[in-house]
Amino acid sequence: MAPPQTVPRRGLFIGGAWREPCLGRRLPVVNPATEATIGDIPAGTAEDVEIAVAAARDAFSRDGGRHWSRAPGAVRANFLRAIAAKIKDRKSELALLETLDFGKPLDEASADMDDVAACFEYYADLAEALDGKQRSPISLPMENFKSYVLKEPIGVVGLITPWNYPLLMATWKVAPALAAGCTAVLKPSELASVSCLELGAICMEIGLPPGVLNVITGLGPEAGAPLSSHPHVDKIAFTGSTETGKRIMTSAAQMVKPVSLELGGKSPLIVFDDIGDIDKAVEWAMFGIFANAGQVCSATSRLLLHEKIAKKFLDRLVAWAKNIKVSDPLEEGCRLGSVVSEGQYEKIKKFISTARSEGATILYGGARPQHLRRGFFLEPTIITDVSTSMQIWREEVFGPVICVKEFRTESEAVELANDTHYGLAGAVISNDEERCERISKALHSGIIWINCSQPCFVQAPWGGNKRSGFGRELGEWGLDNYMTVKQVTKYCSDEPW
Ligand code: TXE
Repeated sequence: MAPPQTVPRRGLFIGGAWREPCLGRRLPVVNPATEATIGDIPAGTAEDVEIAVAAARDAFSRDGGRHWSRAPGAVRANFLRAIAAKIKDRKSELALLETLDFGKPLDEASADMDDVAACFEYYADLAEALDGKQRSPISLPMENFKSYVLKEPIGVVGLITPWNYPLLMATWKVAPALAAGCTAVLKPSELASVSCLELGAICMEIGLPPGVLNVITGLGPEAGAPLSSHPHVDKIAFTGSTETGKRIMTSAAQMVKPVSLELGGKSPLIVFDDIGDIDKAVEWAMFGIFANAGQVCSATSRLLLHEKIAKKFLDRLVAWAKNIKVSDPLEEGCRLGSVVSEGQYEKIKKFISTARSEGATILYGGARPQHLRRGFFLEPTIITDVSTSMQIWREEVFGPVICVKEFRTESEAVELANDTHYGLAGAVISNDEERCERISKALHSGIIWINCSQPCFVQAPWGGNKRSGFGRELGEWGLDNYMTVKQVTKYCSDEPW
Protein backbone atom coordinates (compact mmCIF):
# COMPACT_ATOMS: atom_id res chain seq x y z
CA MET A 1 0.00 0.00 0.00
CA ALA A 2 1.33 3.46 -0.90
CA PRO A 3 2.24 5.54 2.15
CA PRO A 4 -0.14 8.40 3.04
CA GLN A 5 0.80 11.65 1.31
CA THR A 6 -0.54 14.03 3.93
CA VAL A 7 0.83 15.39 7.19
CA PRO A 8 -0.97 15.45 10.56
CA ARG A 9 -2.89 18.60 11.40
CA ARG A 10 -1.40 20.11 14.53
CA GLY A 11 -1.73 23.30 16.52
CA LEU A 12 1.05 25.21 18.18
CA PHE A 13 2.58 23.21 21.02
CA ILE A 14 2.42 25.48 24.06
CA GLY A 15 2.40 24.61 27.75
CA GLY A 16 2.10 20.89 26.99
CA ALA A 17 -1.04 21.26 24.85
CA TRP A 18 -2.07 22.06 21.28
CA ARG A 19 -3.36 25.60 20.74
CA GLU A 20 -4.72 27.22 17.63
CA PRO A 21 -2.71 30.32 16.72
CA CYS A 22 -4.19 33.51 18.18
CA LEU A 23 -4.84 35.00 14.74
CA GLY A 24 -6.20 31.68 13.44
CA ARG A 25 -3.99 31.63 10.35
CA ARG A 26 -2.27 28.61 8.83
CA LEU A 27 0.46 28.12 6.20
CA PRO A 28 0.33 25.46 3.47
CA VAL A 29 2.73 22.52 3.52
CA VAL A 30 3.89 21.81 -0.03
CA ASN A 31 5.61 18.57 -0.99
CA PRO A 32 8.52 19.92 -3.08
CA ALA A 33 8.82 16.66 -5.02
CA THR A 34 5.24 16.79 -6.31
CA GLU A 35 4.28 20.45 -5.76
CA ALA A 36 1.08 19.18 -4.08
CA THR A 37 -0.25 20.80 -0.91
CA ILE A 38 -0.26 18.05 1.69
CA GLY A 39 -1.47 19.86 4.78
CA ASP A 40 -0.88 23.01 6.75
CA ILE A 41 0.88 24.32 9.84
CA PRO A 42 -0.15 27.05 12.28
CA ALA A 43 1.13 30.54 11.52
CA GLY A 44 2.16 31.76 14.97
CA THR A 45 2.65 35.45 15.69
CA ALA A 46 3.88 37.68 18.51
CA GLU A 47 0.73 36.93 20.56
CA ASP A 48 1.50 33.19 20.50
CA VAL A 49 5.18 33.80 21.26
CA GLU A 50 4.07 35.76 24.32
CA ILE A 51 2.05 32.80 25.63
CA ALA A 52 4.80 30.30 24.83
CA VAL A 53 7.50 32.35 26.55
CA ALA A 54 5.28 32.68 29.64
CA ALA A 55 4.77 28.89 29.64
CA ALA A 56 8.51 28.30 29.31
CA ARG A 57 9.29 30.80 32.06
CA ASP A 58 6.77 29.16 34.37
CA ALA A 59 8.24 25.71 33.67
CA PHE A 60 11.76 27.00 34.28
CA SER A 61 11.16 27.99 37.86
CA ARG A 62 7.69 26.78 38.79
CA ASP A 63 7.21 26.14 42.51
CA GLY A 64 5.97 22.83 43.82
CA GLY A 65 8.75 20.50 42.78
CA ARG A 66 8.06 20.49 39.04
CA HIS A 67 10.60 23.16 38.08
CA TRP A 68 12.79 21.90 35.32
CA SER A 69 15.81 24.05 36.11
CA ARG A 70 16.23 22.61 39.59
CA ALA A 71 15.34 19.01 38.85
CA PRO A 72 18.28 16.61 39.21
CA GLY A 73 20.09 15.98 35.93
CA ALA A 74 19.12 12.31 36.23
CA VAL A 75 15.45 13.28 36.10
CA ARG A 76 15.94 15.38 32.99
CA ALA A 77 17.97 12.54 31.49
CA ASN A 78 15.02 10.16 31.90
CA PHE A 79 12.80 12.47 29.89
CA LEU A 80 15.43 12.87 27.16
CA ARG A 81 15.83 9.09 26.95
CA ALA A 82 12.08 8.69 26.71
CA ILE A 83 12.03 11.14 23.78
CA ALA A 84 14.85 9.17 22.10
CA ALA A 85 12.91 5.93 22.55
CA LYS A 86 9.79 7.43 20.94
CA ILE A 87 11.84 8.77 18.04
CA LYS A 88 13.16 5.25 17.47
CA ASP A 89 9.65 3.77 17.67
CA ARG A 90 8.30 6.29 15.17
CA LYS A 91 11.43 6.42 13.00
CA SER A 92 9.88 5.36 9.69
CA GLU A 93 6.84 7.60 10.15
CA LEU A 94 9.00 10.63 11.04
CA ALA A 95 11.39 9.95 8.15
CA LEU A 96 8.46 9.78 5.75
CA LEU A 97 7.07 13.07 7.06
CA GLU A 98 10.43 14.78 6.52
CA THR A 99 10.69 13.37 3.01
CA LEU A 100 7.19 14.62 2.15
CA ASP A 101 7.83 18.00 3.76
CA PHE A 102 11.36 18.60 2.50
CA GLY A 103 12.09 16.33 -0.48
CA LYS A 104 15.14 14.44 0.76
CA PRO A 105 15.63 10.74 -0.09
CA LEU A 106 13.78 8.55 2.35
CA ASP A 107 16.83 6.60 3.49
CA GLU A 108 18.70 9.85 4.23
CA ALA A 109 15.73 11.04 6.30
CA SER A 110 15.73 7.72 8.06
CA ALA A 111 19.45 8.03 8.92
CA ASP A 112 18.73 11.53 10.25
CA MET A 113 16.20 10.05 12.69
CA ASP A 114 18.92 7.73 14.03
CA ASP A 115 21.07 10.82 14.59
CA VAL A 116 18.18 12.60 16.31
CA ALA A 117 17.68 9.73 18.77
CA ALA A 118 21.45 9.45 19.36
CA CYS A 119 21.67 13.17 20.11
CA PHE A 120 18.90 12.99 22.75
CA GLU A 121 20.64 9.98 24.30
CA TYR A 122 24.02 11.69 24.32
CA TYR A 123 22.68 14.76 26.11
CA ALA A 124 20.75 12.54 28.52
CA ASP A 125 24.13 11.14 29.56
CA LEU A 126 25.57 14.65 29.94
CA ALA A 127 22.55 15.78 31.98
CA GLU A 128 23.09 12.88 34.34
CA ALA A 129 26.81 13.64 34.56
CA LEU A 130 26.00 17.22 35.62
CA ASP A 131 24.73 15.99 38.99
CA GLY A 132 27.47 16.61 41.50
CA LYS A 133 29.51 18.66 39.02
CA GLN A 134 27.46 21.82 39.09
CA ARG A 135 29.38 23.16 42.05
CA SER A 136 33.18 23.32 41.92
CA PRO A 137 35.52 24.95 44.46
CA ILE A 138 38.06 27.58 43.51
CA SER A 139 41.32 27.90 45.42
CA LEU A 140 41.92 31.44 46.66
CA PRO A 141 45.09 33.07 47.97
CA MET A 142 43.29 34.25 51.18
CA GLU A 143 42.20 31.77 53.84
CA ASN A 144 39.31 33.81 55.22
CA PHE A 145 37.46 33.61 51.92
CA LYS A 146 35.96 30.53 50.32
CA SER A 147 34.79 30.54 46.75
CA TYR A 148 33.03 28.16 44.48
CA VAL A 149 31.47 28.23 41.06
CA LEU A 150 27.93 27.21 40.26
CA LYS A 151 27.11 26.13 36.72
CA GLU A 152 23.47 26.99 36.11
CA PRO A 153 21.02 26.81 33.23
CA ILE A 154 20.85 30.13 31.42
CA GLY A 155 17.04 30.35 31.55
CA VAL A 156 14.39 30.39 28.84
CA VAL A 157 15.96 29.94 25.43
CA GLY A 158 14.65 30.76 21.96
CA LEU A 159 15.73 28.21 19.37
CA ILE A 160 15.33 29.29 15.75
CA THR A 161 16.12 26.58 13.25
CA PRO A 162 16.36 26.00 9.48
CA TRP A 163 14.76 23.55 7.08
CA ASN A 164 17.70 21.54 5.76
CA TYR A 165 17.68 18.87 8.52
CA PRO A 166 14.44 19.92 10.17
CA LEU A 167 14.29 17.69 13.25
CA LEU A 168 18.03 17.13 13.55
CA MET A 169 18.90 20.83 13.59
CA ALA A 170 16.16 21.38 16.18
CA THR A 171 17.52 18.50 18.25
CA TRP A 172 21.06 19.91 18.24
CA LYS A 173 19.57 22.77 20.24
CA VAL A 174 16.63 21.23 22.11
CA ALA A 175 18.55 18.27 23.57
CA PRO A 176 21.45 20.25 25.15
CA ALA A 177 19.15 23.08 26.24
CA LEU A 178 16.83 20.72 28.09
CA ALA A 179 19.78 18.71 29.43
CA ALA A 180 21.26 21.90 30.90
CA GLY A 181 17.96 22.68 32.68
CA CYS A 182 16.76 25.41 30.35
CA THR A 183 13.22 25.54 29.03
CA ALA A 184 12.70 26.40 25.40
CA VAL A 185 10.59 27.89 22.67
CA LEU A 186 11.47 26.28 19.35
CA LYS A 187 10.71 28.15 16.11
CA PRO A 188 11.37 25.81 13.19
CA SER A 189 11.53 26.98 9.58
CA GLU A 190 8.18 27.64 7.93
CA LEU A 191 9.48 25.54 5.01
CA ALA A 192 9.76 22.33 7.05
CA SER A 193 8.09 22.34 10.45
CA VAL A 194 6.13 19.11 10.35
CA SER A 195 8.60 16.85 12.18
CA CYS A 196 9.21 19.51 14.85
CA LEU A 197 5.48 19.58 15.59
CA GLU A 198 5.68 15.78 15.92
CA LEU A 199 8.39 16.35 18.51
CA GLY A 200 5.73 18.29 20.41
CA ALA A 201 3.42 15.27 20.14
CA ILE A 202 6.20 13.05 21.48
CA CYS A 203 6.80 15.38 24.43
CA MET A 204 3.10 15.16 25.21
CA GLU A 205 3.14 11.36 24.99
CA ILE A 206 6.08 10.96 27.36
CA GLY A 207 4.62 13.46 29.84
CA LEU A 208 7.33 16.09 29.60
CA PRO A 209 6.29 18.75 32.15
CA PRO A 210 4.15 21.41 30.43
CA GLY A 211 6.09 24.38 29.09
CA VAL A 212 9.53 22.74 29.13
CA LEU A 213 9.48 22.64 25.33
CA ASN A 214 7.12 24.77 23.24
CA VAL A 215 6.95 24.74 19.45
CA ILE A 216 5.81 27.85 17.60
CA THR A 217 5.61 27.48 13.83
CA GLY A 218 5.22 30.45 11.51
CA LEU A 219 7.05 32.94 9.37
CA GLY A 220 10.43 34.32 10.42
CA PRO A 221 9.47 37.99 10.76
CA GLU A 222 6.12 37.11 12.45
CA ALA A 223 7.15 34.34 14.85
CA GLY A 224 10.97 34.33 14.91
CA ALA A 225 11.51 38.07 15.30
CA PRO A 226 9.27 38.48 18.40
CA LEU A 227 11.06 35.52 19.96
CA SER A 228 14.54 36.95 19.37
CA SER A 229 13.56 40.35 20.78
CA HIS A 230 11.49 39.05 23.69
CA PRO A 231 12.65 40.51 27.03
CA HIS A 232 11.96 37.26 28.92
CA VAL A 233 14.01 35.08 26.59
CA ASP A 234 17.49 34.75 28.06
CA LYS A 235 19.34 33.45 25.02
CA ILE A 236 18.84 32.86 21.31
CA ALA A 237 20.43 29.99 19.45
CA PHE A 238 20.05 30.29 15.70
CA THR A 239 20.93 28.30 12.61
CA GLY A 240 20.17 29.82 9.23
CA SER A 241 21.30 32.42 6.76
CA THR A 242 23.93 35.03 7.54
CA GLU A 243 21.46 37.82 6.72
CA THR A 244 18.87 36.59 9.22
CA GLY A 245 21.66 35.92 11.72
CA LYS A 246 22.63 39.60 11.53
CA ARG A 247 19.02 40.64 12.14
CA ILE A 248 18.73 38.34 15.14
CA MET A 249 21.99 39.60 16.58
CA THR A 250 20.85 43.20 16.15
CA SER A 251 17.55 42.63 17.91
CA ALA A 252 19.12 40.53 20.68
CA ALA A 253 21.65 43.32 21.21
CA GLN A 254 18.86 45.65 22.32
CA MET A 255 18.39 43.40 25.38
CA VAL A 256 22.09 42.49 25.63
CA LYS A 257 20.90 38.94 25.10
CA PRO A 258 23.53 36.30 24.30
CA VAL A 259 23.25 34.59 20.92
CA SER A 260 24.95 31.69 19.25
CA LEU A 261 24.86 31.66 15.48
CA GLU A 262 25.47 28.85 13.00
CA LEU A 263 25.28 30.53 9.62
CA GLY A 264 26.12 29.87 6.01
CA GLY A 265 29.30 28.56 4.47
CA LYS A 266 31.32 28.22 1.29
CA SER A 267 33.65 25.49 2.39
CA PRO A 268 36.64 24.33 0.37
CA LEU A 269 37.75 20.78 -0.39
CA ILE A 270 41.43 20.71 -1.42
CA VAL A 271 42.68 17.64 -3.27
CA PHE A 272 46.42 17.16 -3.79
CA ASP A 273 48.17 15.19 -6.50
CA ASP A 274 49.74 12.72 -4.04
CA ILE A 275 46.52 10.79 -3.42
CA GLY A 276 46.72 7.08 -4.12
CA ASP A 277 43.07 6.41 -4.82
CA ILE A 278 41.40 9.06 -6.91
CA ASP A 279 38.01 7.31 -6.74
CA LYS A 280 37.87 7.62 -2.98
CA ALA A 281 38.55 11.35 -3.23
CA VAL A 282 35.86 11.71 -5.92
CA GLU A 283 33.42 9.94 -3.63
CA TRP A 284 34.11 12.40 -0.78
CA ALA A 285 33.75 15.33 -3.17
CA MET A 286 30.38 13.97 -4.32
CA PHE A 287 29.18 13.36 -0.80
CA GLY A 288 30.38 16.81 0.22
CA ILE A 289 28.11 18.57 -2.25
CA PHE A 290 25.34 16.26 -3.45
CA ALA A 291 24.16 14.77 -0.12
CA ASN A 292 20.94 16.50 0.97
CA ALA A 293 20.98 18.12 -2.50
CA GLY A 294 23.80 20.37 -1.33
CA GLN A 295 21.53 22.04 1.21
CA VAL A 296 24.12 21.66 3.93
CA CYS A 297 25.80 24.56 5.73
CA SER A 298 29.14 22.74 5.69
CA ALA A 299 28.85 21.51 2.08
CA THR A 300 32.26 21.54 0.41
CA SER A 301 31.00 23.64 -2.47
CA ARG A 302 34.41 24.89 -3.65
CA LEU A 303 36.59 22.13 -5.04
CA LEU A 304 40.31 22.93 -5.34
CA LEU A 305 42.16 20.43 -7.50
CA HIS A 306 45.89 20.17 -7.97
CA GLU A 307 46.53 20.86 -11.65
CA LYS A 308 48.24 17.50 -12.18
CA ILE A 309 45.14 15.50 -11.30
CA ALA A 310 42.44 18.00 -12.28
CA LYS A 311 41.51 16.53 -15.66
CA LYS A 312 41.37 12.92 -14.48
CA PHE A 313 39.44 13.93 -11.35
CA LEU A 314 36.88 15.97 -13.27
CA ASP A 315 36.34 13.21 -15.87
CA ARG A 316 35.59 10.83 -13.03
CA LEU A 317 33.40 13.34 -11.18
CA VAL A 318 31.28 13.98 -14.27
CA ALA A 319 30.95 10.25 -15.00
CA TRP A 320 29.77 9.61 -11.44
CA ALA A 321 27.47 12.62 -11.37
CA LYS A 322 25.75 11.22 -14.47
CA ASN A 323 25.02 8.05 -12.50
CA ILE A 324 23.35 9.75 -9.54
CA LYS A 325 19.73 8.75 -9.41
CA VAL A 326 17.65 11.93 -9.31
CA SER A 327 14.07 10.94 -8.61
CA ASP A 328 11.06 11.15 -6.37
CA PRO A 329 12.69 10.86 -2.94
CA LEU A 330 10.34 8.02 -2.01
CA GLU A 331 11.70 5.91 -4.89
CA GLU A 332 14.12 3.13 -4.03
CA GLY A 333 17.73 4.09 -4.75
CA CYS A 334 17.07 7.84 -4.99
CA ARG A 335 20.30 9.75 -4.27
CA LEU A 336 19.20 13.28 -5.12
CA GLY A 337 15.70 14.41 -4.20
CA SER A 338 14.11 17.77 -4.82
CA VAL A 339 15.31 20.97 -3.22
CA VAL A 340 13.12 22.35 -0.45
CA SER A 341 10.94 24.89 -2.25
CA GLU A 342 10.23 26.74 -5.44
CA GLY A 343 12.02 29.78 -4.01
CA GLN A 344 15.17 27.78 -3.33
CA TYR A 345 14.94 26.14 -6.78
CA GLU A 346 14.71 29.52 -8.51
CA LYS A 347 17.53 30.88 -6.38
CA ILE A 348 19.84 28.02 -7.38
CA LYS A 349 18.94 28.35 -11.07
CA LYS A 350 19.74 32.04 -10.90
CA PHE A 351 23.16 31.28 -9.41
CA ILE A 352 23.83 28.93 -12.32
CA SER A 353 22.71 31.41 -14.98
CA THR A 354 24.75 34.20 -13.39
CA ALA A 355 27.82 31.93 -13.37
CA ARG A 356 27.25 31.21 -17.06
CA SER A 357 26.85 34.89 -17.90
CA GLU A 358 30.00 35.75 -15.94
CA GLY A 359 31.98 33.36 -18.16
CA ALA A 360 32.05 30.10 -16.16
CA THR A 361 31.54 26.74 -17.88
CA ILE A 362 28.71 24.45 -16.79
CA LEU A 363 30.68 21.26 -17.20
CA TYR A 364 27.74 19.08 -16.19
CA GLY A 365 24.12 19.61 -15.16
CA GLY A 366 22.67 23.02 -14.54
CA ALA A 367 19.04 22.24 -15.36
CA ARG A 368 15.98 20.26 -14.32
CA PRO A 369 16.38 16.56 -15.21
CA GLN A 370 14.30 15.92 -18.32
CA HIS A 371 12.49 12.88 -16.92
CA LEU A 372 11.01 14.88 -14.02
CA ARG A 373 8.23 17.20 -15.09
CA ARG A 374 6.99 18.26 -11.65
CA GLY A 375 8.80 19.07 -8.44
CA PHE A 376 11.80 21.23 -7.66
CA PHE A 377 14.53 18.96 -9.00
CA LEU A 378 17.94 19.96 -10.27
CA GLU A 379 20.70 17.94 -11.87
CA PRO A 380 23.96 17.62 -9.95
CA THR A 381 25.92 20.56 -11.32
CA ILE A 382 29.67 20.99 -11.84
CA ILE A 383 31.02 24.41 -12.78
CA THR A 384 34.56 25.15 -14.04
CA ASP A 385 36.45 28.17 -15.43
CA VAL A 386 35.56 30.02 -12.28
CA SER A 387 37.33 33.18 -11.15
CA THR A 388 37.53 34.29 -7.53
CA SER A 389 35.45 37.38 -8.21
CA MET A 390 32.46 35.40 -9.50
CA GLN A 391 29.31 35.15 -7.43
CA ILE A 392 29.37 31.34 -7.70
CA TRP A 393 32.76 31.29 -5.97
CA ARG A 394 31.85 33.79 -3.27
CA GLU A 395 28.25 33.17 -2.22
CA GLU A 396 26.48 30.23 -0.65
CA VAL A 397 24.25 28.47 -3.22
CA PHE A 398 22.75 25.84 -0.92
CA GLY A 399 22.06 23.45 -3.77
CA PRO A 400 23.74 20.57 -5.65
CA VAL A 401 26.26 22.87 -7.31
CA ILE A 402 30.03 22.61 -7.00
CA CYS A 403 32.52 25.06 -8.47
CA VAL A 404 36.04 24.00 -9.30
CA LYS A 405 39.43 25.71 -9.46
CA GLU A 406 42.89 24.38 -10.06
CA PHE A 407 46.01 25.20 -8.03
CA ARG A 408 49.74 24.61 -8.37
CA THR A 409 51.18 24.94 -4.86
CA GLU A 410 50.12 24.31 -1.28
CA SER A 411 50.27 28.00 -0.41
CA GLU A 412 48.13 28.89 -3.41
CA ALA A 413 45.56 26.27 -2.30
CA VAL A 414 45.44 27.70 1.23
CA GLU A 415 45.11 31.23 -0.08
CA LEU A 416 42.22 30.24 -2.35
CA ALA A 417 40.56 28.22 0.42
CA ASN A 418 40.69 31.14 2.84
CA ASP A 419 39.52 33.63 0.24
CA THR A 420 35.98 33.78 1.65
CA HIS A 421 33.96 35.68 4.24
CA TYR A 422 32.78 32.34 5.58
CA GLY A 423 34.62 30.00 7.94
CA LEU A 424 32.53 26.97 8.78
CA ALA A 425 34.42 23.97 7.41
CA GLY A 426 37.37 23.00 5.25
CA ALA A 427 38.61 19.67 3.94
CA VAL A 428 41.90 18.40 2.59
CA ILE A 429 42.69 15.13 0.84
CA SER A 430 46.35 14.18 0.66
CA ASN A 431 48.62 11.28 1.54
CA ASP A 432 51.09 13.62 3.21
CA GLU A 433 50.20 13.72 6.91
CA GLU A 434 52.38 16.70 7.69
CA ARG A 435 50.82 18.68 4.90
CA CYS A 436 47.36 17.85 6.24
CA GLU A 437 48.41 19.07 9.69
CA ARG A 438 49.81 22.29 8.24
CA ILE A 439 46.63 22.94 6.30
CA SER A 440 44.45 22.19 9.32
CA LYS A 441 46.20 25.04 11.11
CA ALA A 442 46.21 27.38 8.11
CA LEU A 443 42.49 27.20 7.25
CA HIS A 444 40.29 29.79 8.97
CA SER A 445 37.35 27.56 9.79
CA GLY A 446 35.74 25.91 12.77
CA ILE A 447 35.77 22.36 11.38
CA ILE A 448 38.54 20.61 9.41
CA TRP A 449 38.20 17.27 7.69
CA ILE A 450 41.25 15.31 6.62
CA ASN A 451 40.81 12.73 3.85
CA CYS A 452 37.02 13.02 4.10
CA SER A 453 34.19 15.55 3.96
CA GLN A 454 31.11 15.99 6.16
CA PRO A 455 31.36 13.31 8.84
CA CYS A 456 29.58 14.64 11.91
CA PHE A 457 29.72 13.23 15.43
CA VAL A 458 27.55 14.32 18.33
CA GLN A 459 30.65 14.28 20.58
CA ALA A 460 32.65 16.79 18.48
CA PRO A 461 32.18 20.60 18.45
CA TRP A 462 30.35 22.10 15.48
CA GLY A 463 30.38 25.75 14.46
CA GLY A 464 32.19 28.37 12.46
CA ASN A 465 34.27 31.52 12.34
CA LYS A 466 33.93 34.76 10.39
CA ARG A 467 30.49 35.19 8.81
CA SER A 468 29.65 31.56 9.50
CA GLY A 469 28.86 32.64 13.05
CA PHE A 470 30.13 31.88 16.53
CA GLY A 471 29.47 29.53 19.41
CA ARG A 472 29.76 25.75 19.18
CA GLU A 473 27.05 23.12 19.14
CA LEU A 474 27.34 19.41 19.97
CA GLY A 475 29.62 17.76 22.49
CA GLU A 476 30.15 19.34 25.88
CA TRP A 477 30.43 22.71 24.10
CA GLY A 478 26.79 22.33 23.10
CA LEU A 479 25.81 22.01 26.75
CA ASP A 480 27.90 25.04 27.73
CA ASN A 481 25.88 27.05 25.21
CA TYR A 482 22.95 26.82 27.60
CA MET A 483 24.73 27.27 30.93
CA THR A 484 26.05 30.22 32.81
CA VAL A 485 28.74 30.37 35.46
CA LYS A 486 28.10 31.99 38.83
CA GLN A 487 30.81 32.87 41.33
CA VAL A 488 29.88 32.46 45.02
CA THR A 489 32.35 33.85 47.56
CA LYS A 490 31.90 33.63 51.32
CA TYR A 491 33.74 35.51 54.04
CA CYS A 492 34.33 32.95 56.76
CA SER A 493 36.18 34.64 59.56
CA ASP A 494 35.00 36.45 62.69
CA GLU A 495 37.76 38.99 62.25
CA PRO A 496 36.91 42.27 60.51
CA TRP A 497 38.47 42.31 57.04
O1 TXE B 1 16.90 31.18 5.83
P1 TXE B 1 16.57 32.04 7.12
P2 TXE B 1 15.97 30.78 4.61
C1 TXE B 1 20.89 29.80 3.86
C2 TXE B 1 20.84 29.21 2.48
C3 TXE B 1 19.44 29.52 2.04
C4 TXE B 1 19.25 30.87 2.66
C5 TXE B 1 17.83 31.31 2.85
O2 TXE B 1 21.78 29.84 1.65
O3 TXE B 1 19.32 29.55 0.65
O4 TXE B 1 19.88 30.78 3.91
O5 TXE B 1 17.09 30.33 3.57
C6 TXE B 1 13.80 32.28 10.71
N1 TXE B 1 13.82 36.89 12.96
N2 TXE B 1 20.66 28.83 4.90
O6 TXE B 1 15.26 31.95 4.06
O7 TXE B 1 15.73 33.21 6.78
C7 TXE B 1 13.11 31.42 9.67
O8 TXE B 1 11.72 31.44 9.86
C8 TXE B 1 13.90 35.66 13.50
C9 TXE B 1 21.82 28.26 5.52
O9 TXE B 1 15.14 29.62 5.01
O10 TXE B 1 17.86 32.30 7.78
C10 TXE B 1 13.76 30.09 9.93
O11 TXE B 1 13.17 29.46 11.06
N3 TXE B 1 13.86 34.54 12.77
C11 TXE B 1 21.47 27.56 6.79
C12 TXE B 1 15.19 30.46 10.25
O12 TXE B 1 15.15 31.84 10.63
C13 TXE B 1 13.79 34.64 11.44
C14 TXE B 1 20.22 26.77 6.77
C15 TXE B 1 16.17 30.30 9.09
O13 TXE B 1 15.69 31.05 7.99
C16 TXE B 1 13.71 35.90 10.81
C17 TXE B 1 19.13 27.49 6.14
C18 TXE B 1 13.73 37.05 11.63
N4 TXE B 1 13.68 38.28 11.12
C19 TXE B 1 19.39 28.44 5.20
N5 TXE B 1 13.65 35.70 9.47
C20 TXE B 1 22.56 26.80 7.47
N6 TXE B 1 23.51 27.50 8.09
O14 TXE B 1 22.54 25.59 7.54
C21 TXE B 1 13.68 34.36 9.27
N7 TXE B 1 13.75 33.72 10.45
